[in-house]
Amino acid sequence: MLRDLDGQVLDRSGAWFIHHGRDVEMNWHGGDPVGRHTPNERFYVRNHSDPPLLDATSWRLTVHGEGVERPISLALDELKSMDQITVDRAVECTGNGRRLFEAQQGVRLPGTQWGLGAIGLARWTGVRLKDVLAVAGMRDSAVQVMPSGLDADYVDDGVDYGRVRRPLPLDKALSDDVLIAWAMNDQPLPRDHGFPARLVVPGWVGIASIKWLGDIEVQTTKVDSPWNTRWYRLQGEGFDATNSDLGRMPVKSMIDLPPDAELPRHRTISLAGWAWSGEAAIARVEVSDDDGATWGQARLVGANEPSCMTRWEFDWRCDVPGRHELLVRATDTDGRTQPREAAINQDGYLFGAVVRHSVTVN
Ligand SMILES: Nc1nc2c(c(=O)[nH]1)N[C@H]1C(S)=C(S)[C@@H](COP(=O)(O)O)O[C@H]1N2
Ligand SMILES: [Mo]
Repeated sequence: MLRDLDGQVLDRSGAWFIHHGRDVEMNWHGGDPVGRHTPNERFYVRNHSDPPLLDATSWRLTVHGEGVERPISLALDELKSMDQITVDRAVECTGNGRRLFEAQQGVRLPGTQWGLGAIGLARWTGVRLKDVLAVAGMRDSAVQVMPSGLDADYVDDGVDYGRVRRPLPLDKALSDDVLIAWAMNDQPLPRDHGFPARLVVPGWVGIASIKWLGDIEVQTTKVDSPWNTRWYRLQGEGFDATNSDLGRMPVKSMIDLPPDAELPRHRTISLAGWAWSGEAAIARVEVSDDDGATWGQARLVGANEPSCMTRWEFDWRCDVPGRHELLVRATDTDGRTQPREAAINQDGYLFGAVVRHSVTVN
């Protein structure tokens, strides 16, 4: 039976999700339009194993390792008594858009065939990771932190890879942006999203945002985990030790139209969608209906913050009936622009290319 101190279990049936085995993708067009905040009931879920049922009263977070002066163990109440912050930030799976490698570039890559719905933006409440690390006292010799989850050891093909964990370099770990969150859109974290507390590492690959956080080891040497070596690394032709590490997410965009939408001719249509970028805001969004020969400038509307989604709008009129392809291209405030093609890598990470959207004009 579910008690108040357990994470809420949300219903994942219905048209709000596209199901991929144990993972669920937000269906952008499965119901009411999604606003800037993704409701918890619609937020994508990516779990390596069954979500654990943790009890908030006995839960503790330990911070330990050679890189700290004193190991600490904090209860949820103790964490909540520290300086709280509430921020809007997106979390996005590294493989978001993987399906598009096949749809647009003809190469099917293994893994969950996500469309573009493995992203969500929530209002997270928690404490800064750096404030928690400061309580333990960081030594000068610290080089990285290794947060791990309290979910079961991840077993794949008979091999036990241990707890889900991934090294986080010190400069990111100590940035103002990284938090240990216990609330998502003003609700306690649902069970699927890491109850009672998770890391939120904005702008970075989703795997960095360790859920059901239980333990943070502060390390004085670079230690790897399978989640930055075997997976969540760019591998294959063209990648070597110098360019295969994954951290920051690229700039991306989507158009808010159902697949194969039908649109009227001889009428101005207000197209809209979202653009987002890891650790940057959006500088501009452009739309093309001639395969990228010419681009029209979209308007950016409302909030535009780094590692968040920004709304864009574009008036489009078409007088030629038949099938058309709309291309949307975003550029972030660091000057990164979506390329025509994404770099093929063996696990299909970081699909950041311009997305082609077919519409029929009647
Ligand atoms: N402990 C733990 N943390 C985890 C995972 C997991 O399986 N176990 N999945 C990661 C991955 S791959 C992603 S994309 C995000 C998904 O977060 P969400 O399910 O809240 O959307 O959590 C990350 N943190
Ligand atoms: Mo992910």
